[in-house]
Amino acid sequence: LKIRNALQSGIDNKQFELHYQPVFNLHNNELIGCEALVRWNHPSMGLVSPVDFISVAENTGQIVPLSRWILHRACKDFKKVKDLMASEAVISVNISAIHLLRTEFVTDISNALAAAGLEARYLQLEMTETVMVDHPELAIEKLTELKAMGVRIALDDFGTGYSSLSYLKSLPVDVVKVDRSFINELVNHRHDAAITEAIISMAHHLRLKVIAEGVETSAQRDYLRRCGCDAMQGFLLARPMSKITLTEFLESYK
Ligand code: G
Ligand code: G
Ligand code: MN
Ligand code: NA
Repeated sequence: LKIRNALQSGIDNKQFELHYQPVFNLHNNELIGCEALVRWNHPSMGLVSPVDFISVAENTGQIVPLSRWILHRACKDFKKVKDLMASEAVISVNISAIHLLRTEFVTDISNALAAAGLEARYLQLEMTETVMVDHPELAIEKLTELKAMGVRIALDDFGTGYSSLSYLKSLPVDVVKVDRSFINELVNHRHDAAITEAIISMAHHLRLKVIAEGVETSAQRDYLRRCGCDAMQGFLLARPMSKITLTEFLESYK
């Protein structure tokens, strides 16, 4: 109850901010987008990580207004920096299953795009496999509608859920993001390397792009390049950063 009230006052008093982590093309090093990651700047608790409040906000339903704010902010911020990135660059926003399954979800997306004056093709939505497993029909219906608008869909934390690889072919997705738990041990553990290579190969057969998450060493990056992985994000090249720092980063990156 305490955190619920705190969250409400956080939403009312604009205590949330977005940080952005750049995503790089592995073959030409171009910047092909960034992932928005929310932080809660609480007056007494300081910077609170989303792992400590997203699940609470999901349980109370507060994730819906929060997620609307995140979408608006992310689209507006991206509109200002997109010309500093590759022409195909996208802003990637994490979406909770609770919000996706709401009736208003697709309208919330078009409203955020319209308010920012951003074309749908610049927006990518990240969701985990869990929602596709728990509510496949409704999830597929919404994602198909979004794809028809031009929005791109990424499956986040890929490989950690209970979905089978073959069901990917029936999902309206464009991108899979290989979970960082596999990337972590890529160079030292043959099993993680085998899983990563299998995901890349299967995704490419289905004409999906693959982003590796949590790349921390150049050995991991070189390995992913050799496997034909398309893109990477991780502390090796850039951490999540404030909008101001991102602008500086983009200006000096080219
Ligand atoms: O960057 P990081 O430690 O902040 O993120 C931790 C977790 O919180 C990740 O699983 C990430 O997907 C999730 N997360 C970060 N930002 C958002 C957001 O804006 N919306 C949702 N639903 N989840 C987020
Ligand atoms: O679940 P999702 O993929 O949305 O989570 C993104 C999370 O991964 C964020 O918490 C972000 O800060 C974190 N992250 C991004 N790059 C790295 C990395 O190279 N190493 C580690 N340990 N975490 C990372
Ligand atoms: Mn993500
Ligand atoms: Na992930």
